[in-house]
Amino acid sequence: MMFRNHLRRKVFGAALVSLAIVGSLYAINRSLEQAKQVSAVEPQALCDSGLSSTHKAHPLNPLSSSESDLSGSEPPVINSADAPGEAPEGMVWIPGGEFSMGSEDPEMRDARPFHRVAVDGYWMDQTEVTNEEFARFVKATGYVTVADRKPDAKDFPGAPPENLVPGAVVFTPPTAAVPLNDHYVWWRYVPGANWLHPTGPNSNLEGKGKHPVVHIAYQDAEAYAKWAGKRLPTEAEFEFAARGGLDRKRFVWGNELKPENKFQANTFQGHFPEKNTGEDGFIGTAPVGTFRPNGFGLFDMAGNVWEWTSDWYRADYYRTLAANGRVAKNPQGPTNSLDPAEPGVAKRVQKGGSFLCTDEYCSRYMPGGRGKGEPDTGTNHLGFRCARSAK
Ligand SMILES: [Ca+2]
Repeated sequence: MMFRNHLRRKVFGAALVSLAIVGSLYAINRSLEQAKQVSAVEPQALCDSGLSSTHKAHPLNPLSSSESDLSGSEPPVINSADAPGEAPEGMVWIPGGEFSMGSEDPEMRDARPFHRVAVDGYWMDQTEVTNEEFARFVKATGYVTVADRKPDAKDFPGAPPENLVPGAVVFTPPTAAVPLNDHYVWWRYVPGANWLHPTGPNSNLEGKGKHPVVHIAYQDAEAYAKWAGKRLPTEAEFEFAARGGLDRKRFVWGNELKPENKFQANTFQGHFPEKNTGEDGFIGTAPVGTFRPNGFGLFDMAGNVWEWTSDWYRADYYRTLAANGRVAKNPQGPTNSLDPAEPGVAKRVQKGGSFLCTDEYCSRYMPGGRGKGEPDTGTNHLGFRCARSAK
């Protein structure tokens, strides 16, 4: 694959310098104070990890022209047909229907506008895939994840051999407040980091059996899904499921950040990136199912870890669908990927945000939010869950 190992090539072959470090960096957001610091920057930069200048300058940038918001105005239609049989273990029947997908948030221009999408019913994992579940897969198949594999020298021309060691990208917060224009201050390539050792060789999964598995590359997620007789959800399936039958609400649980003064998801409180107060109870991942389920009975559809979907990422995809003026039926994503911030690097869509999304100042853990990442790159805030088609 042409773009394979783009990120890792940069990581191994040079100093730790790549704006491509992970699409899931879109999870990284800003506190209010930080928002003030960058108030001169256009709004979406708050969620764009400092990539907005490239983004804006690129001639293929579909977002640089003026846009009208073709908001869907109809409430969602939730199909009433019963589930086609008994639920597979750990899965919930999502009845399908028609809904307004996307966002009107000015900070998430790739998620605009709202457009009507219909999905057929499907099964969805009630939770993110856990370490225990992934361990069963590895035990049964002997599967070796991308992060466990020794990088092949031919994929990383010019890299010193001593750099070609298995490992993964880990959130490593600085000890003091830092400018937010350089991700390498808080993302590090850590030799020996992988799903069994989430923050490096000295870490392990003790007590974390029910936590979501992390450091999962797209092909790792696909391999698991195939073994389990499942598949990854499309972006539309993920968002339909995440909204839980609600109509264009801000969060997967409604419009209020903390109803009854209770946290509804595992996100980041404090001052990003150096001070995570863990006010919601968790500095890193939380056991799946800790927070209340959404309207379809699904857990962690916002926060905890980002999740892979099967769609390729294009910043203009929603606009293309909206311009068709028809309901998009079971959209499978565009046929190729284009991220104007990094043209030439193919990415898949990630959804749901993570424990590194700040409460209020980024929208990307909200149901319309979109993340993106290179298929070969996992991090310690990226996992997945599976779907299964109705027979
Ligand atoms: Ca948290």
